[in-house]
Amino acid sequence: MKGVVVVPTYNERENIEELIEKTLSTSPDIDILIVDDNSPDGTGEIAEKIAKENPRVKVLHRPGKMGLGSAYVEGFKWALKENYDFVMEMDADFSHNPEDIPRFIEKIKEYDLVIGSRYTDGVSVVNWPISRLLLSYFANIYARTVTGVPIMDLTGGFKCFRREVLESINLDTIMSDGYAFQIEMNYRAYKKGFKITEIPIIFIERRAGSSKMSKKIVWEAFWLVWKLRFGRKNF
Ligand SMILES: Nc1nc2c(ncn2[C@@H]2O[C@H](COP(=O)(O)OP(=O)(O)O)[C@@H](O)[C@H]2O)c(=O)[nH]1
Ligand SMILES: [Mg+2]
Repeated sequence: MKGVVVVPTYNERENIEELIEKTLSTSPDIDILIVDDNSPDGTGEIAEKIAKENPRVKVLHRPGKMGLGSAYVEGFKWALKENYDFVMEMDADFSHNPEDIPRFIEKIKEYDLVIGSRYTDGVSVVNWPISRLLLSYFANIYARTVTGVPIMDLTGGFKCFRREVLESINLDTIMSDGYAFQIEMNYRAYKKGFKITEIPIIFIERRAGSSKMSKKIVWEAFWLVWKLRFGRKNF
């Protein structure tokens, strides 16, 4: 099985080079796709330079900051076209440890969607202010209650899809962008009856660069769960 790790980037110049190197060294069975939104700090150019020297590195350049969800959707479509068997999501800021990748690859042989979970063994988040941790923790309880999807970490962004899951979801009708995007993908995969599992991960707050989280992203997720529950089921 051959896979690709899709990494959306916006201003990640301190992280990108080491991230690509560490990621590729974890398994010979994966490539990496950077989806850069014309980062003002030059992340896209750095990635492009590395890609020229290494055929396992691909880059999609978008004209401007258009959000995490749409970056993933473009990456997923590209990965399907290139015939990868599985597709991973991972952040560029080392909050997700590339060394966990082999555990995902092992599980994806048995499951359709493998989710890296911060909330299966209690709470495994390092260096978040308590306010952010509480927000995330209660947002997950809220999202789980409203949607009825029995996943402990619905908003996490370290995960692995079999290509069949992405093929079966109508990616053009995805409504959301931030944390809501993660909830929406999980919801759709669950409703289609795919086999889902969670594996414990330790999430470490970024050491370099800055977060793009915003109030808007939180509110989007707040409302999305009701749309999923009561909205038209055109997925
Ligand atoms: N391409 C793209 N990447 C983004 C965008 N917003 C965030 N990212 C990337 O998505 C990942 C997670 O974002 P981050 O700011 O760390 O969010 P946080 O971990 O929730 O604080 C990082 O790799 C960011 O560079 C965007 O609008 N476009
Ligand atoms: Mg982050």
